Amino acid sequence: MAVSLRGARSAATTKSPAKTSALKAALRAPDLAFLMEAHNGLSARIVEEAGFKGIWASGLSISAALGVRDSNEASWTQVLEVLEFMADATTIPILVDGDTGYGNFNNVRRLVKKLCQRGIAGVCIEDKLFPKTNSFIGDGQPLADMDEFCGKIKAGKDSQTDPDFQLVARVEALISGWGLDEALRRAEAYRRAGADAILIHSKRATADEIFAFCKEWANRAPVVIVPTMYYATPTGRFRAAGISCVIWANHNLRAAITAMRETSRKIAVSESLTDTEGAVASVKDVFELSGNSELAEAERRYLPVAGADIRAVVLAASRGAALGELTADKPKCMIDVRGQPLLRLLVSTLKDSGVRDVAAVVGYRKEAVDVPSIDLVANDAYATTGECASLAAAADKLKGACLVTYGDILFRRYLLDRLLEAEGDIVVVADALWRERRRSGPGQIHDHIACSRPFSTGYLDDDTVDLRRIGPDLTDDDIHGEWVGLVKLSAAGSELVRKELGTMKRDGTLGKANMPDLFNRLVAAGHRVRVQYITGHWLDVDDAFDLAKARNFL
Ligand code: SPV
Ligand code: MG
Repeated sequence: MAVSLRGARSAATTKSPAKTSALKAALRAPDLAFLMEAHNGLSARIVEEAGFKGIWASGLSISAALGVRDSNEASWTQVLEVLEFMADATTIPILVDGDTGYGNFNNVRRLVKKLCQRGIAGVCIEDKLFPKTNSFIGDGQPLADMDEFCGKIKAGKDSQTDPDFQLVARVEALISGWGLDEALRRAEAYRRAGADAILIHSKRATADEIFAFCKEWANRAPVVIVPTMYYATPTGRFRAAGISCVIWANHNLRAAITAMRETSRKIAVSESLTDTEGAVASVKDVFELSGNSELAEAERRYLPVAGADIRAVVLAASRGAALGELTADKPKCMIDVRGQPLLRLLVSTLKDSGVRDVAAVVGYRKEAVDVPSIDLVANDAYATTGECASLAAAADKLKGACLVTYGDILFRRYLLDRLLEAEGDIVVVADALWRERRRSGPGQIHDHIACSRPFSTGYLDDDTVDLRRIGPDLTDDDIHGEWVGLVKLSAAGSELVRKELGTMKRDGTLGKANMPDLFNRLVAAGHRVRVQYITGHWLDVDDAFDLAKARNFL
């Protein structure tokens, strides 16, 4: 069954005991099992994707893919690194070609321990000498001393930290021309030493000597074969001979060599990609094989995006009459501040903090409001109504966590980031330096606030301050700060505000009410409105003087 690799990275966290027992079961099952060669994480994934139940981590292929010879030129730890990528990329067991065990019994002990740690299901070691030579090179390669090799098998089995880890002993007697009897003698010795299976290797073009071995061996332990040279033998004959496992030993590497050669040559000759594009895997395919969709999902789960789950409603319906001719044909929010409308600057600050869903309530000269990627909601009664009527026009945006901000303010982004982290259902931002800001003039209205305690640099982060009253009519003795025109509502806070706006509509106070009226009503009704003090780093634009300040602010 083909396995979808879309979520392979998470699936690949499958515990290695499941892999060792899967390999053990495959070797012992009456059915013929198949292991397909892979030489890195990508090819291992492709083997799993094709539906194979196990992987052969070929020494020849891993060496060749690293650009070295199959003569232990890659160190065993370099091979181990490749194996780790392969195991991480897949959920099926890997039987690794452990060559001669990279030394004596002691090296085998360490190898087996490390393979168990890295989630490799089994190792195959061969009875030749270190450094090994590939079985298909030359004739009469020297064999290891049989008893010494039995010691390696025992040492390996004694070192496995997973009880189902498989050790396959590879008999090279037929390869080296020692004949069937020697092959059987060695296989039996290795079985007695504790090998879980015997790999009987041959380099003949027919499988006759393999079948002769199987007949005499009579399945004393599972038999594994590598039919690279006797490839023409029908697989049914392997089944009939009672063989446990066939290893297709190097065909992904060889397929890759053919494909890469053809592609490189074609591109080199044509100096173009047009003939190649349709013949190679798409980039999208590469992303899928690498498990990118799982990463995207994990990013959504784990990456903090402050503000990603909060929206904003910007109140921007008023003209800003104190700005005179500047707002003759556009509302205050569209006034130019160094080449950009005020509202666009405000929206960029919101978006920079991750607040993507922004709606602006427009009214005066609404057709002149032109800011990309925001929703517009109209308060057509802007001339005769106040801020609460504008907010009520956007009532269906007041769902979940929500920021409400005046459309004529600018503030440093850190103030917003701090507000986004603040706790509380309704949190208003207030400037403790209200005295420095006080100025009279047309359009200058200061929403002063009285709080449960004054601003102090000595507060601990979690000390809370509550709003008592807000409005332009507080006496100096009562004032602790000035609301900047920015409030954060939790989902519950949005719900409260929506309900209060509904009540105001019913009792006839909605039309004329401004945001401070809303807050005072909420406080009077016993709801907590929290205050987050700041000290400057913001401004509002009511008249030409403010506009000059805004230009310097940028
Ligand atoms: C390998 O794949 O590296 C093997 C099998 O050991 S063979 O090349 O046939 O010896
Ligand atoms: Mg090998």
